[in-house]
Amino acid sequence: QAFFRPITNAAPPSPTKRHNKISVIGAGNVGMAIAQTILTQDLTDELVLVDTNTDKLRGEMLDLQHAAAFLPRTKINSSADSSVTAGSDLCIVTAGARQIVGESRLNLLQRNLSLFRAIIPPLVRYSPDTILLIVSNPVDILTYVAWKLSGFPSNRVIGSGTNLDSSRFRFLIADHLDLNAQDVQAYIVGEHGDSSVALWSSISIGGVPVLSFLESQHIGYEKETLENIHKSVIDGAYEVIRLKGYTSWAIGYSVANLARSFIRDQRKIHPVSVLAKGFYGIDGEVFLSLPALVGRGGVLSVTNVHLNEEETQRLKDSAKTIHEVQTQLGI
Ligand code: 6V0
Repeated sequence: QAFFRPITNAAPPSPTKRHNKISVIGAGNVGMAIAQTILTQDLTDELVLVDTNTDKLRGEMLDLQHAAAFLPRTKINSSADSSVTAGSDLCIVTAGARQIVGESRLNLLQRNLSLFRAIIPPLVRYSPDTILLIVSNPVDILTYVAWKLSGFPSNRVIGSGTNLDSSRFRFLIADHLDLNAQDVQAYIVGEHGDSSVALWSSISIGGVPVLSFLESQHIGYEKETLENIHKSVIDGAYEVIRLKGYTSWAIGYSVANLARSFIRDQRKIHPVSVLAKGFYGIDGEVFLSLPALVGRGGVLSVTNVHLNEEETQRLKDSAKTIHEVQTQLGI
């Protein structure tokens, strides 16, 4: 006797129903924070985890599966073999080598390059139509590496870039004014991390552009105050790492938010790392964050945000530095 009795005249599921699949490569602190946020937000039908540390990987998978009674139904799978990712709509890469004490940034990058040589080609082979979302650091250079190794059009290779930096920025402004960070529009662009560029003229709250409002009302503000807020954005990451050893929750939410925009075709504007050649006088093949419209097809376009002379110059300087490092990598 079967447990279920079939109903009569049942039609098969609609062939047009889409089944979403997201793969997370690297089940470390960042990968798992992303995975759990994706699950709680019901963003996918199938979630796959890939890591070379097979015990940890299986432990993480089981731990998530055991939460099934409290979560929307999602099939969770894992393997050290990338064939498990076949047919993914989105592949999020968080795998990265850890910096060894005294190791140079370039050496770490060389090790991550070897890692990407092992990771990216199979992902592409198993999911030729996927979007690659790179999170591993240095994210802008590794997004370029992933683009080169994948042979994908650039709209389908994106770095999480300054999406997180911008969220920290919005939090600090919102916290200062005691309001909801979702009502604060503000962008940090350029290179993720130390040399990022804060777009002060982009800050608007409830439709009011903040700096022009202050100026029109003759309310004084110090450039130093603005610089201190930007400095807090940059120092924020270091402080979290000093205090808890790594960052995870904010990057988890920020990447899950991006995943929603791709998978659910939200056509939302996110500051993410895109091929910046041709924008703001950048002539090299480098990836830098610019406010981009993203949806099911990946990056759909880049907004024509106004940068003043100093901001443009800083963006160009970052592009030059990144380009030099890429030349040394020989890819
Ligand atoms: P972690 O906890 O060391 O996790 C890395 C994971 O990658 C480990 O579980 C490894 O076993 C795994 N791994 C190594 N090689 C492979 C491979 N070939 N295939 C699959 N998995 C592999 O590091 P954590 O999760 O803390 O950070 C991951 C990366 O994210 C680092 O490069 C960070 O610098 C970067 N971050 C990027 C941020 C951003 O805003 N872009 C923010 C935070 C961290």
